[in-house]
Amino acid sequence: MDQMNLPKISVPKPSGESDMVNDKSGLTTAFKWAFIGCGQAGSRLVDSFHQLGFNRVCCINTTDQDMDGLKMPKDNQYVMNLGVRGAGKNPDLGKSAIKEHYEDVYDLMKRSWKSGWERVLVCAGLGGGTGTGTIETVLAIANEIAESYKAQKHGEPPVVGALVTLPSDSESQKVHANAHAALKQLVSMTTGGKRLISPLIIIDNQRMYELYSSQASTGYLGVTNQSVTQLFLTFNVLATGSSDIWTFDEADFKTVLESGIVTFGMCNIPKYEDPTSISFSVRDNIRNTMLVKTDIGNATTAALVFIGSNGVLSKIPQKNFEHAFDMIKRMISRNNTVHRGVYRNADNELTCFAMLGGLDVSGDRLAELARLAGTK
Ligand SMILES: Nc1nc2c(ncn2[C@@H]2O[C@H](COP(=O)(O)OP(=O)(O)OP(=O)(O)O)[C@@H](O)[C@H]2O)c(=O)[nH]1
Ligand SMILES: [Mg+2]
Repeated sequence: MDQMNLPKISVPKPSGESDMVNDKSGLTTAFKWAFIGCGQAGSRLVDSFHQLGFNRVCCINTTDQDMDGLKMPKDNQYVMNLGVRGAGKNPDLGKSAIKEHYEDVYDLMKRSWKSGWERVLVCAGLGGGTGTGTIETVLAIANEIAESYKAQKHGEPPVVGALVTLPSDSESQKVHANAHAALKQLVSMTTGGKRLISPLIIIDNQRMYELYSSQASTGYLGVTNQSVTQLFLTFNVLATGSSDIWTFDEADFKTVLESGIVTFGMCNIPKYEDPTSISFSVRDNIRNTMLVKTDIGNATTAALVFIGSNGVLSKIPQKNFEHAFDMIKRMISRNNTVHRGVYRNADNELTCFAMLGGLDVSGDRLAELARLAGTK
């Protein structure tokens, strides 16, 4: 048979689109996370996660103005057009936007995350219009998608959590009123028979202002976003490592993540050679470096992880660490667990990472928000 002379056709290449999004290679975390940011603060927080190597990320807003400067792919950013630019601190506008764009946001999340993730974090700044007005519906969508991907199994603790900010004291009464109402609603979603969210991580911008405003030349909020997301990543990484002393493992981390309201912080421990110096330093610092002011006595679970070089660790008798673990155990509510970890790294100093879970913010911080909102 004669050979046929077909024209040279450029064959379309397979799209190469896989059904998975992978985090940056080299990023090994205890859980595979997917993130969505709502409003400006939420989008910036998720962008910080993205810059650390997390790739299952997306964000929504009511104006493209707020998206300037984000590094995540444009395809992962969605503007819910309201006909006006932004929700102007009115959560009702955020609510209408998500109602109208429900399917688009659903598609955005599925498209940006694809499959293979295990837990979700929905990020928003409480107090504005977009983040505050959309977060509840976005959490519900995340939950629905998690169920459809079998990441959320029936009767199991929630895999969808929220990371939210509270306003600094100098913000307006309206912003405080919005944040107060939204926080109350989110707190109620962490408890009860059908708990919908965990963890609920609260960043108090007032506290962050006190911690970072003097050292941040570019504004304390940027530094806050970086340090919170780095700390979150650090806990994820610590929970994948093993230690010849004490290991903080994935199951320990999971227990804290499933405990409801969660906060975390870190501090350096300058003195560690006396039997009580570590516990003293931890006790002194822990209250001041947590993301939100909270009563440790209410925590139902805690993780305390120390890390330092071989040289540093060789100077510390094990009982000095035990003192610190026992102290935290006495400080949190009765009969509860303190997950322990001691790891080696190259740093010639001792650092402590602490995560508290099962907290109750209904006292101090909610009352303070209500006062600033003028409702009390
Ligand atoms: N930690 C942190 N908080 C922020 C940041 N930007 C804003 N906030 C806080 O988040 C709250 C809500 O602000 P935005 O996120 O700008 O509001 P929005 O959700 O975009 O809502 P509208 O602008 O009203 O449509 C503010 O009151 C601040 O307290 C940020 O980058 N980091
Ligand atoms: Mg905005």
